[in-house]
Amino acid sequence: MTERIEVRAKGFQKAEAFVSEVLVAVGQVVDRDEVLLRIEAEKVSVDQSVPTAGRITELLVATNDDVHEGDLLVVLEHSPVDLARSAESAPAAPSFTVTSDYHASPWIRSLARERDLDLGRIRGTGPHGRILEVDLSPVAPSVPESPLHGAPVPQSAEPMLPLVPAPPESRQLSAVQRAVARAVTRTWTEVPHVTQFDESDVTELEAFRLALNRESGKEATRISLLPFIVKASACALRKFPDFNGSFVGEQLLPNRDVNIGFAVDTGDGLRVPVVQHADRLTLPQIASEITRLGDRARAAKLAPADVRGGSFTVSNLGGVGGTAFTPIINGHELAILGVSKAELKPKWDGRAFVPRLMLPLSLSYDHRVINGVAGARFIAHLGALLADMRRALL
Ligand code: CAO
Repeated sequence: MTERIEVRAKGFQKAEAFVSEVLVAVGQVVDRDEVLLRIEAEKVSVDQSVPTAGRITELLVATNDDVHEGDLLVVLEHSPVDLARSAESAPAAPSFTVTSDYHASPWIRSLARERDLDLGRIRGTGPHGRILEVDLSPVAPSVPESPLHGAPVPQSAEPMLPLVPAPPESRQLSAVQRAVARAVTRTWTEVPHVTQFDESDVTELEAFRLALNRESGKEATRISLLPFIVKASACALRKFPDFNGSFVGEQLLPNRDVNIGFAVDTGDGLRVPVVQHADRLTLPQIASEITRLGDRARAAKLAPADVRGGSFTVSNLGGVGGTAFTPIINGHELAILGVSKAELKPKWDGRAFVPRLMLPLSLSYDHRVINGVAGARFIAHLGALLADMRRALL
């Protein structure tokens, strides 16, 4: 008596996603909760595991295939008899055969066309000899040609020559970096961005921040500038609800909640965890969330719930430097705020030049939905909030 078990993609909702790693092969016996493959979505990696032990009978995806929530990934059969028998016979690793009738996803075929490679000459190392991206690398072993007819011949023990000499600096991007590359390429090519620049006088805010940190002592979470920026962004979104939504398939979908994402440089690519309901949280709560989510992002432990439902993103490069930049909108959001390093500048107060701490702001917005006047008003309001947070009470 065998039972058919289907494993479907889950955990990334509507985000664009692709298979970054396949860890099993057809015929392999897997344990309950064993990870079968890894999916990389715009903001999160999701391991797909199996609810019960079984033998894999179908593997419907390969590395780099695009997937959507709910897609069928793997089929297993659960049979106690088979499982017991398979203990000795299950293949330990994916096996492959060399054949001129190759298996490759459309993405691999297009990569091969771009690189002018003959897939018939490449030995696939994926399940059932499927050709993977790694097999296209210049140093991947190829199927040697017959000296007479140019047709593929069976493998020999002879060392195989690379297809083209490998440039010494070439390197494969990590799965996170590839997910980011896909996401920013899509947004950059599909969304007409306009970036509006401004600066806010945060002299009083910085004095308040330092006083708060002195008062709360060493035990409390230190409040940096970022929680103020997150809070001010949330207040601005409440005042300008047209910025709080997504534009998908020519449809504007307003968000009910105000959730602010913030960019974290993990050392292995960019992650954007989301502070949920930032408009309702106090500053210390936002600071704690930023610390907790930043730590999880750097430890590659973000859960789907940590990156869900973003309304707007803040990318703060103030710790690094620069005077301004043009941030790329995140996912299907409508706007993103880039923040550069606050600097003391001489400002005329009507009688003399006085030193003021000025924070550079760069707001990129989706010009299909937001016009220039609205963009300028939004950034002016945000700047006014940061200059005097009492305005958040209005
Ligand atoms: N101008 C001047 N000073 C700034 C500042 C700015 N724009 N932003 C932060 N600072 C200050 C903070 O107030 C803090 O000062 P104190 O030491 O006096 O408290 C100090 O710089 C260090 O801040 P931080 O970077 O530790 O903390 P944060 O809350 O600003 O940021 C986090 C937290 C997780 C976002 C950060 O650690 C991080 O990963 N930053 C990188 C963001 C990134 O990658 N952006 C690029 C995305 S686009 O590719």
